[in-house]
Amino acid sequence: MVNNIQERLYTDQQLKKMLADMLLIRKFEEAVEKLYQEGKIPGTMHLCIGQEATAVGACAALTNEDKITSTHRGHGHSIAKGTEIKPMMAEILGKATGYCKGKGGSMHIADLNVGNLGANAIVAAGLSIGPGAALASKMKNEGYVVLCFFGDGATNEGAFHEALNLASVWDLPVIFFCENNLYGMSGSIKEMINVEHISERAKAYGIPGITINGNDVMEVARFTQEAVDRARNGKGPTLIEAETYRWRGHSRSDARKYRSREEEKEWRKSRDPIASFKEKLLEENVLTEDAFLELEKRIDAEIIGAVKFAEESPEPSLDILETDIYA
Ligand SMILES: Cc1ncc(C[n+]2csc(CCOP(=O)(O)OP(=O)(O)O)c2C)c(N)n1
Ligand SMILES: [Mg+2]
Repeated sequence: MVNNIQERLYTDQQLKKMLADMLLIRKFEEAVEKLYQEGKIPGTMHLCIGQEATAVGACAALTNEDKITSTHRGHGHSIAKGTEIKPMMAEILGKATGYCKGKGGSMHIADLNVGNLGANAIVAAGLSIGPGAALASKMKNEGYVVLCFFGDGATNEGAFHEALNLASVWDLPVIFFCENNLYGMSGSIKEMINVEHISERAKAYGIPGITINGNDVMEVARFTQEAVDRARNGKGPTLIEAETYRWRGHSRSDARKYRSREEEKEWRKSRDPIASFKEKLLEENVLTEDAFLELEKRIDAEIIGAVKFAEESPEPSLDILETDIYA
């Protein structure tokens, strides 16, 4: 049983770390949302609040040397892979201390030190970059695997199909991790995809495909671990479809006409990935209410520190305008 905590692969400390990482993602994004409303964020941003378990569960199965590619909705992936929140927040605020020296913003956060190959504004772009990095790992015998995050919408792009085919033919050490949050930018997948499960598409490329509960962090970690083991043992790629839900709109302005308020309420109430995991840890005596309050306090302080760092950091100077660019 995937949900039975007693049969788990992880220690108490690792489980508490998963809860802490999910909480850090949510509180980080709540802070980003507030800063955006205060007019302090140039450009746009996409929030993954409600989807924390996919990022954290998937990254729990990876080592520091393993790599990820991310999406336009990438804050959670970065934090789960170990990217520091101070330079992340600074980048989102367009400050010189950010990961791209303030020139990239929310959708260009990368941190090669922890194997984070970066967020990307182009839907499905990580699906080309990831197998490339996996090919390098295989050719140089470096042993790392690559996990590509992408959305349900990205699976209708040509890049998705090309990536699955080539990765299958070449047995690349890659995990295709689809965060199916039921919607693209402005429409339901029911209008865009004619199979019941996106994971069925794996069959066309001769690789395993599986649909899992993306709001159960342990289920995500368990199934991702299987796919990682497979990839690392030279057996090739897996397609994982993790069902989840984004609580917020697509980006800064979205009237959410494509879904009902009742549906949103239901997901928040009965399928909150953080509340349900917290309950599980309390039931299994891995966590106490006091320890949870302590954890919240620590994370709140960390977020305040990151916002202060970003707000007090300088703007990029004009003389770096033409550095770190290709053309
Ligand atoms: C190639 C490309 N086409 C269209 C867009 C505009 N766009 C940005 S996000 C998005 C929706 C992507 O949906 P999905 O892959 O399900 O990710 P989600 O936003 O649900 O996380 C679209 C169409 C883009 N950025 N890049
Ligand atoms: Mg989607």
